[in-house]
Amino acid sequence: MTILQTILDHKSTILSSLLENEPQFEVKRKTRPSLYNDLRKAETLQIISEMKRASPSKGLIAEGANPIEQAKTYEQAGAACISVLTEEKFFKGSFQDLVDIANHVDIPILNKDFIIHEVQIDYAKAAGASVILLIVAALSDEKLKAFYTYASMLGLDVLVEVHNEEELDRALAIHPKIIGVNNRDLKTFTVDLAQSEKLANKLNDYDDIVFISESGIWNAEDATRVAKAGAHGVLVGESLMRSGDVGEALTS
Ligand code: IGP
Repeated sequence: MTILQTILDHKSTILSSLLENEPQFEVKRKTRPSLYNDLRKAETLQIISEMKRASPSKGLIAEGANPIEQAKTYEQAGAACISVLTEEKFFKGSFQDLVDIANHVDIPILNKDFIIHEVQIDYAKAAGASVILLIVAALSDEKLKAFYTYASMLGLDVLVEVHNEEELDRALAIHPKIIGVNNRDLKTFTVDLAQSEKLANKLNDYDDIVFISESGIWNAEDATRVAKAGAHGVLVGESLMRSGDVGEALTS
């Protein structure tokens, strides 16, 4: 079984607890700028910086990181958006991280999780996210479309994540505003920036779609490489979590 399938199976076991309870989070209501509009307006490569304590491929990355400090540092360093992992078992994230961050930063916030049911979109919104992630590899065409429509109706932006051309075609069928190419294959953990370059040709045909290159960005050279391929933004986790100087890492 692939790791993606293992994570999805685990998710389905915890859905009932979300369905039985109402989301009750203390979030100061804030309207956030639209990630889509910000990225479309920007003339330079934008950075979505991720709060990531651990991952199934790397194990512990920064277990003791303080989410509020991490997010504030990202915001001050000029990040376009903060990505917050809320998956608990494999990534050691939580909705509490999302709530804490939402209460301390003003830029768009992406809830990074494995969405397989609408209730998770309700929780993401209630916990303060302004953007959600939909992973094409985890969803049928029908669910992808239904969840995209539901999230848009709630006023959320949606990052639709693909890894290969077949998934990209499935994504393009719903014409999403933001598409992320994950350079990491969630089934094998192989990371290759060439994946962004391969899919760029097709993506660059759509000037209203914002293109994010996700995972495996370690330095300015990597960022420049995917920017040259046409990416409007990069999604960066591990290298920023490990960096002693996020400001320096984000600006160099
Ligand atoms: C960040 P990295 O290699 O910079 O730590 O990757 C981000 O792209 C990655 O965490 C990610 C992810 C996901 C995590 C991309 N898509 C889906 C969980 C689920």
